[in-house]
Amino acid sequence: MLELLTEKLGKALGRLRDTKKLNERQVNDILRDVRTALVEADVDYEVVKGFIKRVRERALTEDLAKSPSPQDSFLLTIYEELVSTLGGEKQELKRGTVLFVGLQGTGKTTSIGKMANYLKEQGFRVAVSSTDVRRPAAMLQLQKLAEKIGAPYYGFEDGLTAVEIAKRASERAKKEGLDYLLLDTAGRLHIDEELMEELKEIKERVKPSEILYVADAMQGQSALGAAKTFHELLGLTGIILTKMDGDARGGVALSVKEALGVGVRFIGVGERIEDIEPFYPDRVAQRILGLGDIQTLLEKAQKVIPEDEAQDLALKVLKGDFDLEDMLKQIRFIKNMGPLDKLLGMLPGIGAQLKGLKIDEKKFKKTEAIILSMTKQERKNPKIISMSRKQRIAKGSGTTISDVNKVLKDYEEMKRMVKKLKGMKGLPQLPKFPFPFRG
Ligand SMILES: Nc1nc2c(ncn2[C@@H]2O[C@H](COP(=O)(O)OP(=O)(O)O)[C@@H](O)[C@H]2O)c(=O)[nH]1
Ligand SMILES: [Mg+2]
Repeated sequence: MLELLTEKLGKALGRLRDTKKLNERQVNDILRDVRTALVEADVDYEVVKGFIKRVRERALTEDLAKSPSPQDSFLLTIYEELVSTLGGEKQELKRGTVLFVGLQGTGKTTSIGKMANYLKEQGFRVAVSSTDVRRPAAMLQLQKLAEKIGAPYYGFEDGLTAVEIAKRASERAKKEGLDYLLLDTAGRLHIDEELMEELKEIKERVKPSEILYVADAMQGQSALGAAKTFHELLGLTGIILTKMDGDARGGVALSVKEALGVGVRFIGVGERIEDIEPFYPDRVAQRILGLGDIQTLLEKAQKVIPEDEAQDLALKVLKGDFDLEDMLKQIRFIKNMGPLDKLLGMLPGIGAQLKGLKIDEKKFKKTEAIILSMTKQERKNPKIISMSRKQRIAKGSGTTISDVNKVLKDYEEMKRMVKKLKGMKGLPQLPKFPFPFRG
């Protein structure tokens, strides 16, 4: 699925990798290709417009300002905006009666079978039932599917209305303590009032935990037109996009959230019972943009502060034998991350710890160079750094004596802070970043 988009975006963003520097003109050029890729993949025009606008604004104000790697920042911006366009966070299916609605032939009944199977595999207790009273064949279809996967099918005597069936089935599910009752509804080729009234009444009577609209991805954007009407009348909680395995261009997956305000929850990728996948916006975005690239960037961020090593360093600080060698290590941890604030923003745990800490990457580089120009002895015992040594270090690192002094001052300041920390009773937590770096 979404192969076309993946391929086209890959081409557009490939140029990003070939450029050494990123300027406004290049941002615009690349975004023009991104726009074309999205439109060709059948993403709604308004959605494309909004997406490009947001990425462009962020790229020009945030990414270009990131001197070490504006390309990485730009790619991450595209990734983040893509994730949010695809629906943001993945939501779990709320337990209770799940109502499946939509037009005829979109894959409702098939999806219920798939979902029942999927939920069963997850260890949930699931039953299915059908309110499609006008089409006995449709009820039989679901009954057969249920038999195949070994899930109970709740059937009732002939002559009950759809609303009565819905009510009885959901009561029975409650009584039997099921996690989910998946309830099939009648579809129409077109929206009609009678059907809508029936669905509204079912909703009122059974108070479903979810109302999922089943949309056929092969229909492209037009699949969302009817969804809007259903949403207005029923208040949908999610979308199942079926037939994503076909030659659908898949762009509709990117349009759902913006068009309806609810996200895609599952996608159907074939006719077999196991052909259903939960929809994870972040994973899909990674797939579209080239999993490896994004993973590397994210991992880079996560690797920066290996928990153990950070603890080691913190302990060392507390014991008082934190020297310039350790300081260098810490700088490298931080520096390795590349576009810092952006990556940190994605890692709440780390981000919070660094809040208020002004990150100046140029200064990191300078500090690193200065420490590297010191001898081992000097790093272990900065006290011995005399004026003549400072001169040598400044020369070796291409900096000034005042720069060297600043590094030593940072170090001293950190030590003072450590002393203060030590004075505190029962340290609640070991600081992971025990020293302040300021620009
Ligand atoms: N290729 C493909 N076909 C699907 C998918 N989901 C459903 N179908 C097919 O679409 C047709 C209609 O499905 P059905 O569940 O009866 O639709 P309903 O009228 O909405 O209940 C059937 O032939 C299904 O096999 C899917 O994800 N991929
Ligand atoms: Mg059906």
